[in-house]
Amino acid sequence: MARRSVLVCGVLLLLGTVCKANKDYDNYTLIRLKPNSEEQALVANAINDTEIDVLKISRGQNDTIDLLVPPSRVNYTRSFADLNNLGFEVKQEHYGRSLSETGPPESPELDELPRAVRTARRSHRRSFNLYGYNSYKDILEFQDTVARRRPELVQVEDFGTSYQGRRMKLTKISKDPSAGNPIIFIDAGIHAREWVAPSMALYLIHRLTNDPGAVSNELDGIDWYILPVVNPDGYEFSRASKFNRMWRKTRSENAFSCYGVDGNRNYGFKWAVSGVSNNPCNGETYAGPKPFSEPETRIVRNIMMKNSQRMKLYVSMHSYGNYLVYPWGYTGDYLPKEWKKLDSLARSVSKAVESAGGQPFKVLSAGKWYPAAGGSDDFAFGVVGVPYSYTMELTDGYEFTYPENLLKSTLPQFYEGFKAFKENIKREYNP
Ligand code: 0X9
Ligand code: ZN
Repeated sequence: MARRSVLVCGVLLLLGTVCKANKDYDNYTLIRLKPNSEEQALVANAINDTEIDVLKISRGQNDTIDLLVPPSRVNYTRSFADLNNLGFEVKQEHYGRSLSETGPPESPELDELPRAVRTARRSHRRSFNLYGYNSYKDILEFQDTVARRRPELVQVEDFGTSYQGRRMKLTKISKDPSAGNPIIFIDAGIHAREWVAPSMALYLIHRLTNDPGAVSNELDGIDWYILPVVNPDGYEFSRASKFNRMWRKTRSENAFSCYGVDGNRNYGFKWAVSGVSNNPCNGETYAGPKPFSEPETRIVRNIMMKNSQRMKLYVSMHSYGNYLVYPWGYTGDYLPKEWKKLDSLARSVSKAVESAGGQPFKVLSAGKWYPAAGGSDDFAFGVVGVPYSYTMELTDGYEFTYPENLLKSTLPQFYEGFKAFKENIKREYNP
């Protein structure tokens, strides 16, 4: 299979397309370009070089665009900044050296190994860490354990498997499932490398099922549905080696023997009209061969469709940059007519996080940040009819490698934001 990939990539190279292999970022430099006006931000965001990885696009004046640049393109990037009067800052040289493996990766074949080897391997595995980055196997185990410990509050519903066959389970937390309460649906980890998002999802499950006051407060009149890892194949791939640490997409293999679709460009609403790559072998934002080509996005769609009547809030957790954005994401030209409500709820959530000592969110429509179609937020809002729908970009300052040791102080701050979400949704839909 690998050989076939190399062959096809070779042919594509001849055709002038690049087939990206996994990268060792050891010699890459993290460069920040700083626009001084809205026009400059547009120019900066348009940097288009197949060798350069864009980690974050600029939202406008004074918001940086973050780039991972190989040695051969550093001078080009500097000239690009000079030519366009952009601020230029070398944030970190030898970026890849700071990327570490979290190993040993989950082994799907573990169960097929002889018992002695299996036990040895298992004993080497770190156990679940609430303030850490966990293997997918441990995450599934955590979901099952919580359900076993709190059967009166928690149900786990199996929604099927990922492309590579990992089970995908929804944790449903409710004091009274028969009451037909409004549902808050939260997912995380559609982008493989954004590890802080699944950790926040698990932290939410933990707090909602462990806090002494949660039953009378957070679970009062609202049901919480949480899918901690939308893209488990990509997540495990990004954990397996430092070469894969920056992987974003799913792991499906396409007709050109290249891998992965950007799950957040794969939803079936205004699919591929903006902000996507159409190249199955290059581009972090490949929208896929058709809407919902990925089993993982179909699973999220099924969760939404099955519960559409009661679902009143959807939050998709990503990282990074501390943004809380709402539809539309496919365009920055229009806002939905309900935008003021979306905006004002986001601002109260941001205030709650700030009051808990966290950084406030930048609140705006996703499309005004940068237009990108096929996102789950637009699908929830535009097709399913979920009245409040958001993408939340957690944390800032460490790109995708938010240090584990900071999670203990950060996750509780974001939790306060979710409490504010709940209060408002309850007040509006179940007073
Ligand atoms: O581009 C994305 O998918 C999200 N940002 S990320 O850096 N985590 O990749 C933002 C998505 C916002 N929503 C839509 N554009 N629909
Ligand atoms: Zn993301």
